[in-house]
Amino acid sequence: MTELDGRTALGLLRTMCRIRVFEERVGKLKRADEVHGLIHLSVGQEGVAAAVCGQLRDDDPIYTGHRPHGHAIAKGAPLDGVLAELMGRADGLCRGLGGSMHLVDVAHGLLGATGVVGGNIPMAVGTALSVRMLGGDQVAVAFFGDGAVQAGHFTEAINLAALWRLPLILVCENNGFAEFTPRSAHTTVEWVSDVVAPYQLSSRTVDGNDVAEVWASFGELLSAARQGTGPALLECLTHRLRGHYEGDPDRYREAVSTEDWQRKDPIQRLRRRGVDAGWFTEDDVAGAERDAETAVDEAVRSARDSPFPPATLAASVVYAGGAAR
Ligand SMILES: Cc1ncc(C[n+]2csc(CCOP(=O)(O)OP(=O)(O)O)c2C)c(N)n1
Ligand SMILES: [Mg+2]
Repeated sequence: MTELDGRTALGLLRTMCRIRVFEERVGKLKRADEVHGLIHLSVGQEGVAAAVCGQLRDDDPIYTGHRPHGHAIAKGAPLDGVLAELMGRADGLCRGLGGSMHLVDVAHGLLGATGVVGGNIPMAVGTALSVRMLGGDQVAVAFFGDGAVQAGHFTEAINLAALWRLPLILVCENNGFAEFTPRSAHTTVEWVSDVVAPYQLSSRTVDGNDVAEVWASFGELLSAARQGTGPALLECLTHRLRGHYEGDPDRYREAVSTEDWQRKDPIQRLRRRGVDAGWFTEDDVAGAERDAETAVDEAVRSARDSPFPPATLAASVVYAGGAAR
């Protein structure tokens, strides 16, 4: 078991606070029309991003989807570059041309986000295949939601990953909803780990809001995958504490009471556990929150100072094949 120690637990808490403060600020900036495009926040799901990315190296490639900010931040992408991208500024990770669902930061192994649900999984399979062909020991990770599992390309991808025993870990954030549809309305299979069972992947279903449990389970799957045992799936049961997208009236589910919110919130759970276990103090928690606010303030300042890219930049990165006659 890869158990948490105090230092690691505080590091995870700090990452989760950074993501939370960042996401809440993005919500405000979206309402103020400073952030553009459709925005899906990961508030409530921070434990998965922190525990998974916290164990990866910069050269371990990851792919994420339409709810990508937490994964990017946990993997080490600079806050100012992520925020500037969401604000369409020239200093964004993709020079302001991609926006929220197209974050890329190759230096930190973030090979891409995508708005195509599950479309990142075949790409992660291809990347894992390239690791194998080049003889490296990197492990590729794909983050996706429970809705992606019903897409045909999910099955095609895991079939090949299993057949070729590729160094790939599929991390499913099962929050029980695909857009506004509960899981029970789009499949008869309760657990994603059951979907992959016939392919003989190593798979686990864990409480995704218990960062210690995600840390331990992912750590075991990662060290096995690094040694060449083949692909694995980690299903993390979690809750998104905001609507599907910013602006979602959120009328399709029961309102979550404040008490439930507190009980399910992965940051508050780690906070209680860490203080009780003597891993850190309330002062450390306050410091983590303060540092996150300062870092996000700085990112907002820097993104606002960044210019919008010139319109001509868009034409310079569009590739067109064939000639019309
Ligand atoms: C291929 C494809 N089909 C449908 C959509 C529309 N869509 C956007 S998000 C979403 C739900 C995804 O649910 P899930 O994978 O569980 O992720 P979550 O939003 O819960 O994080 C859908 C169906 C899409 N973007 N791409
Ligand atoms: Mg979902």
